[in-house]
Amino acid sequence: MTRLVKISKFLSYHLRHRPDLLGLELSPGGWVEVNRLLQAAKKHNFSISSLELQQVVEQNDKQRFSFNERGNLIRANQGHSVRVDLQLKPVTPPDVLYHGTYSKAIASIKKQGLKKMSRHHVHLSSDINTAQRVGARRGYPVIFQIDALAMSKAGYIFYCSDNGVWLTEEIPVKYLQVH
Ligand code: HQG
Repeated sequence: MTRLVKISKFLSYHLRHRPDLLGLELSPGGWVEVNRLLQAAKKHNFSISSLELQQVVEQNDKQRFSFNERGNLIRANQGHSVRVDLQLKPVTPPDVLYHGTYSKAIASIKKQGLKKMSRHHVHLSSDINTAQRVGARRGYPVIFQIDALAMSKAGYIFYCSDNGVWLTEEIPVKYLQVH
């Protein structure tokens, strides 16, 4: 694992799930102060330089993190399980969205629809390749196609994170089909 990937995993874990382990709290929007993060990481024997942090934010394969405009705050763009208001704005989705999962989950999803499980939202993509990659993390990938147009017309709310991940509360069975 490269150093930048190691840092990305450290940041994902603490900025999405366990900021408390570093003695940090996320502000609305999911933000923490860069200085406080770097100090807390150092105190927990994981020193990160400002340059490395900047490289991770800029070069991360999925653009998982963002700085605010001033560059003094950082956050994970999506994927949180810790309670935080990410202050996302509702956006009209594309007509079709995709969700990548794995073969063992199909039966349950066909029965219950897509649930957010331990995260804040169900994660969706506008392209099939991304869904394929997401599903392949857990086993043999299976792609569900979502009728986002019908959901949107029915009043379901969608958000799009800064890194282009589409998010919503749930996908009822009637809007799903295996692609
Ligand atoms: C499944 C990664 C049974 C769902 C990825 C998924 C993504 C159900 C798993 C982001 C179900 C939850 C999120 C139901 C949903 N019955 N299984 N009713 N409803 N599931 O990790 O979408 O690298 O919370 O299909 O690339 O896999 O972390 O969600 O398999 O963008 O940045 O339950 O995480 O990004 O798993 O992944 P997750 P996900 P990062």
